[in-house]
Amino acid sequence: MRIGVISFFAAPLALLGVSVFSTRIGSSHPNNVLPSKKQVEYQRMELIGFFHFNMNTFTGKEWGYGDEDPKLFNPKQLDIEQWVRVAKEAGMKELILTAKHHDGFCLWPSAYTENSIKSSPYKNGKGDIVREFSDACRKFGVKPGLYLSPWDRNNGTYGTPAYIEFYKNQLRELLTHYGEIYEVWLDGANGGDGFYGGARETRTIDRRTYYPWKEFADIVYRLQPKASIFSDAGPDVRWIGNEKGFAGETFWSTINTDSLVIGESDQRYLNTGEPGGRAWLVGVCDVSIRPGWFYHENEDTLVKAPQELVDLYYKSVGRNAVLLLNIPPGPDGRIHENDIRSLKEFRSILDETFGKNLAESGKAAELNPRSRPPRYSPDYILDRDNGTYWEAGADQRSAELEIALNGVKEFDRIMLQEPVRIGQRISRFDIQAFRNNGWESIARGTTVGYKRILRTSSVRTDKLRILIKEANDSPAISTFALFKASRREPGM
Ligand code: FUL
Repeated sequence: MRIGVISFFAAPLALLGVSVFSTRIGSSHPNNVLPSKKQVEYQRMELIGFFHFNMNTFTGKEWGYGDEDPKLFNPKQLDIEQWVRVAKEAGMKELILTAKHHDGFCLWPSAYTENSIKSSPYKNGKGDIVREFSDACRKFGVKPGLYLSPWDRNNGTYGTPAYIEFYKNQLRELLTHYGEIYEVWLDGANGGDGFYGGARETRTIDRRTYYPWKEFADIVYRLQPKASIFSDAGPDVRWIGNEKGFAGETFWSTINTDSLVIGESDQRYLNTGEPGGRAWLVGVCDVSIRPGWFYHENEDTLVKAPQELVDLYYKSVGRNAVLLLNIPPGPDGRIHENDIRSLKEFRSILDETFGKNLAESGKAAELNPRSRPPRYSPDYILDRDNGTYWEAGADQRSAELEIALNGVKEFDRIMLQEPVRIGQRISRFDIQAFRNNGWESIARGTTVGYKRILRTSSVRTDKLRILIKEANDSPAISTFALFKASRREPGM
């Protein structure tokens, strides 16, 4: 469940009073908002992992009240390298650990509270799970990220300015002592009832003013320049508006952040963004492999099937977003075998489906380039290099490409990519195949972005057309690829 966090990184141009919900689909005005290099790299990871592991793992709760006895925290066979190995084998490039969840218990020996691992029996109070985690990530070449809940139901100062200082100090601890950290995950749930140092009361905060988000971001960027910040409003990566793991079929990385007041904001808007948005925020689809975010034994049989995970992959990565999949380790400190089995099969299905690009070694040509010759050759869309791309003439807002495959091919997955470093431009397209002596539409879509994957029924042809019907600047494509899905995939 998520409650609000207000927009804290309103893009400067939004201040000019541009209506948040004014859409410009089909507009011929270029949107010059571009991603940073960090955002492009983030998006390229495609699949990242979440480990919800903390006090709740031992109490069976999803949200601890904040009065839990630190002595309850005692993983007996903690094996973080197992977590990282399993995640890496599934293809995850970055992993995020819940260093502190809403109950306030800290997985590192914070100097600012007793509600931490130092008051637990784990390694006789000498343990540090943030250290073990960041070391294991480095050992396996995966990027570590940390979740530090802005809400703390344990801390007596929550709701006052003193808590803000406390939170900043905790951020500094986490971002100073554990080497390079690549993401700070700012959860939107904040304010409500809790223990609060024994007060046991409800503390509501003004979501528009209580947290100085910009100051938190300054701390993050100063101490960890490579880190991306996740929140409902970025400033690097954004919540997708649901916890089910899917982006909108139309998904713009561009969005206006001045309207984002989570809990009060439009989750559908987060789920789609808009073409005229003044900020670029990579979409992140967070979802758990189990019904809960934390491990519960009675959910061992409810682990998502590999086919469900594959479906989520198409609805996140295949819709221009990143998939953030949570795998919660159990109280013994290990990932359960059911989760491992499902992840392995998920990976193996994706590898089989996307192992062979059937469009490779074809030839591409632009039909009737209208203004002047295309700036980059259409053949670049078929090479293996995602850095090269075709771009239509400067004043074109539509274009048609024809692809001659290297012989007749049978496929049912179509992948398109835009070179997003020059912006997200395409807003409507149609893919046609030459069959039975004529051109037939086989797939249609709106946005493309970093990656768009379309599932179709099986098609046999040796010729295709990509009709880009609308774009907000001259259309460009870096990759066009065709695949035949593994038989183990779910139906469409
Ligand atoms: C939510 C939290 O309240 C859940 O407990 C979980 O951490 C999820 C990822 O974010 O807002």
